[in-house]
Amino acid sequence: MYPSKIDKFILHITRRRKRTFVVATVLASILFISYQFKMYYVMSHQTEKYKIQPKNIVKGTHPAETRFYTPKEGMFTCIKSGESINFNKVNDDYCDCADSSDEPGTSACPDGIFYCSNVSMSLNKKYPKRIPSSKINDGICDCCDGSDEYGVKNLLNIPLVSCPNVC
Ligand SMILES: [Ca+2]
Ligand SMILES: [Ca+2]
Repeated sequence: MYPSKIDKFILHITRRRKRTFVVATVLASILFISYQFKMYYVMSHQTEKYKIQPKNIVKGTHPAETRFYTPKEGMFTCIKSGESINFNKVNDDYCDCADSSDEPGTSACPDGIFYCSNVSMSLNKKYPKRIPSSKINDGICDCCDGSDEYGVKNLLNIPLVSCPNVC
């Protein structure tokens, strides 16, 4: 039995749908990959700006307190509470000091304060903007230089949130 004209028409439509689906999938993949490359480029470009900062500046510290964040025989002394901890516990995303001073760049301590990196000092003449540490890596750009959003990455190690430097 030969297929009727209606059967041929239905077969034709089904093939067209498959082709459309394949084309749409390929286009979506290309768009997704392009977006990932664009984000990678943007973040690489921003990283270049951050390299201008001195290496010994620990993320999130107040400019007047950076001197406390120099390891002395591999140790760090909590600024107010005075405990002595290994320096590799600074910004390790675990709150060790009672005064939260070991986690200036993470949201590990509940009452922590994060200072945007020095790039944002151009807006504020005296000090960089300060935000509660709960706003670090929360997906919202709070610092004008985007320095509060640095840690949320996808499986390809590409940042999910890209905060442009608008200082
Ligand atoms: Ca810590
Ligand atoms: Ca944020």
